[in-house]
Amino acid sequence: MKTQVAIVGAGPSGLLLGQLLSRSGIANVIVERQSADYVLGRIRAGVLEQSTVDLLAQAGVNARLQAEGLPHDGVCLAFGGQLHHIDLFGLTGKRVVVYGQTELTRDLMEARSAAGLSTVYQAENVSVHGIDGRSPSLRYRQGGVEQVLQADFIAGCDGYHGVCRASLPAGAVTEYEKVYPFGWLGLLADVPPVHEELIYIHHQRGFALCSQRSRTRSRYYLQCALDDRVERWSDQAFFDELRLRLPEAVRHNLVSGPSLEKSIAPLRSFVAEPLRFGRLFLAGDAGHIVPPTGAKGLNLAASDVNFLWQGLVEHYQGASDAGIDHYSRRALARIWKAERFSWWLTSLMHNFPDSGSFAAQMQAAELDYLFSSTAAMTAMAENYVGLPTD
Ligand code: RFL
Ligand code: PHB
Repeated sequence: MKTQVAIVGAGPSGLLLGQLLSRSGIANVIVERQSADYVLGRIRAGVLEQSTVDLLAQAGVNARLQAEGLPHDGVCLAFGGQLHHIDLFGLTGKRVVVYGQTELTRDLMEARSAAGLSTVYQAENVSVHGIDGRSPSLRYRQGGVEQVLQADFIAGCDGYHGVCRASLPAGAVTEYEKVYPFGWLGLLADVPPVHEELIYIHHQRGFALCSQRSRTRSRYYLQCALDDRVERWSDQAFFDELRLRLPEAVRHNLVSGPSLEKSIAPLRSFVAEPLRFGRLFLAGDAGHIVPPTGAKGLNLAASDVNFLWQGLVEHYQGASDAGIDHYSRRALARIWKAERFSWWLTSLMHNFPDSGSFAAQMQAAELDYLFSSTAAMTAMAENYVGLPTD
């Protein structure tokens, strides 16, 4: 089999890249390790920047997002039991849209199958070959049969644990990493959200986040220990703990209900540099991870894909190779700023078990400053809604 761009991974990065390339007349095949249902079962992001929404419109997959996405003009932070509103739209002229990654992935999958484009699900033992030459290829097993897919380029959209970054020769990339000493326990339930805006809560018992998927579906998170296990948390115990961390102004609004999903995610900051080796490009979580506090992971995946798509279009139109040559540098300039913001908000809002009373006072002073300074709130708001894509 032969194609122009072989894409590894059918998460949001791979599906969006495939959709944009196809609409530009560039042939591509996506090879995914899991089944489509498995990919759709992963509950992850919920907040989209305007630039992500715009890119989805360019990709022609925004109909349901426009109808069902919830625009948010502000976001709340809670500290010392008080709720503080950050007026995102008033401070930046931009808003964010709440729309679940699951729904976005479903829209992209449906667009791909409606266009009759090729996605290989449940591909086993995917391996990457010849990326330092002119004709790279993927090998994999499907239904017990060995397959070879030749391509001009390979896009590694296969997430943090994928095969593409792991296949690079030793020393080809420098990796920067920070692992945080806690995780997030997430719960999804069909109960109305506790508040109209998202609330990021600093609390002595640990951070909590009140998010949502719709007016009838809530997504909540609790900071938990790294060695905690989902089985230790009944739904009742989760809601009891969340109630303790909520600011009083909204506590009475909390409605509990049976969970649709519960999972624990570790928190990590990670960047691989550069994002290109020969004819292989890394995009999305394959190249970088942010802790979810800043809601940036999916949005960064979208901006990587935008840069890569533009570069590949320029290449195939014979205009120039500048776009693919500069892909890594352009993408990383945006990635590092989102890494900084995600690290900052994570450091500000969580309880760090071993960092002592001085660090706790610094957090308190910084939060106090944030809520009293328009300049500080504007800096927070312009990062939250998303920095420019160029
Ligand atoms: P994904 O989604 O991990 O998809 C990678 C795909 O590659 C497949 N794969 C392979 N396929 C073939 N061969 C192999 N060897 C393979 N190895 C892996 C996998 O099966 C998978 O289908 O990466 P992608 O596409 O780059 O997308 C990234 C996003 O998923 C991620 O950044 C976000 O979910 C992060 N994130 C958030 N981002 C936001 O922008 N806003 C948010 O509000 C937000 N909230 C979150 C989040 C992530 C979270 N978790 C669980 C880490 C909240 C949480 C709790
Ligand atoms: C979510 O809704 O899952 C979500 C929202 C905001 C974040 C992280 C996760 O910062």
